[in-house]
Amino acid sequence: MKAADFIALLKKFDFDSFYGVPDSLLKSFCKNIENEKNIIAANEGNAVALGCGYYLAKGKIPVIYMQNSGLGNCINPILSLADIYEIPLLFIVGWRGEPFVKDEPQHYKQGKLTREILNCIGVENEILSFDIKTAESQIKLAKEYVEKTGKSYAFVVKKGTFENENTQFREKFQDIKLTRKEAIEEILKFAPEDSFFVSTTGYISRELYRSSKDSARNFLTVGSMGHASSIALSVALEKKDKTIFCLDGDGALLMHLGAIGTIAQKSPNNLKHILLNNFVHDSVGAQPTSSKVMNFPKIFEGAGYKKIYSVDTLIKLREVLSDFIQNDELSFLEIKIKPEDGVDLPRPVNTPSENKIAFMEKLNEY
Ligand SMILES: Cc1ncc(C[n+]2csc(CCOP(=O)(O)OP(=O)(O)O)c2C)c(N)n1
Repeated sequence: MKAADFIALLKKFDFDSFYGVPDSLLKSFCKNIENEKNIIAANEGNAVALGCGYYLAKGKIPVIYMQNSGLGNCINPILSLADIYEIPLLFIVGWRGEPFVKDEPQHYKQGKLTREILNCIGVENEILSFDIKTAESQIKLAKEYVEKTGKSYAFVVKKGTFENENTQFREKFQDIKLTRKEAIEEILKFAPEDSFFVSTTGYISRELYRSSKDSARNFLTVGSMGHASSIALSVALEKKDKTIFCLDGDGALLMHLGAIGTIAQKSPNNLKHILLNNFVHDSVGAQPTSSKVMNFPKIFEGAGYKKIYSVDTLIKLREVLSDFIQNDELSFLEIKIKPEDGVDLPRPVNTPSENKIAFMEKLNEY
């Protein structure tokens, strides 16, 4: 069905406020709520809390949208906020890793358990129909259920439920020329021989995988969005003779921003934290993050990072890379890059477990 028709139906039943984190299966849905009352949250737990605040203020039921991998981030606010205060929420959950549908390894377990998790936390759920007429009766039933019980309800959304649309979020960023590929290739050129990389979820890991000559030096954090920097911190603390790079994205960084306080507190001088800031969630359709209003150099400086750099061209990147890498203090480098479709980027052929083994062997080689 067309996402616009589904959203019109939601509004017909008075579901007209949206809070969430974008998902690739919900690309068209996200595009069509762009001009509705919609807040893109830093993480899915925040989205639940935002929805609860809306309910407190208006007495109306919010729509909370997310990829199923975000369920883990919101179980606590579902159980200890929405549930105990009896605040009903309507969830729209993208079903990555649906059983018997080909997907990436990080989605299989989550996909298999999605409906079980929802059942387990007491959220009634139903697979959203591809057919608009059936979807209308489903929304009607969901509305009756949430109003009668005060409990939440979830629609689980299969791949292909919403027709593909050209989402065109990227066209707003014409002024930045530097690409993800150029930035990562340049970092790799400057990185010392004993470097190791921990990269974040999505296109950044896929680009590192494509550009790097030695994949055993890269830990590709294919799932677990927002946690690459914490992994890198522990590796850096335990392997002080190696240079550890974290390649972060703005969506991922913001999802668990508190991690930078922990990093600064420990301040390993061999950790090089790089933010590839494209101002959007590029990997799932380029929906905006709150990056535009954030001053990352000031935030990292305030958190306690010792050396701070920010660049937005290849020339400036080349100018700062040696200093950024060679200085002997905890360092942060923001690289502003242009959003760019990465559908043609290769996906790792090795399994996550094989990646882990190769990385550990290399890290402990000498
Ligand atoms: C907990 C969780 N929520 C949502 C997603 C879906 N997701 C995968 S990549 C991504 C966007 C990441 O954005 P950013 O870190 O800015 O990197 P970019 O894609 O722009 O390179 C999202 C939302 C996820 N994998 N995990």
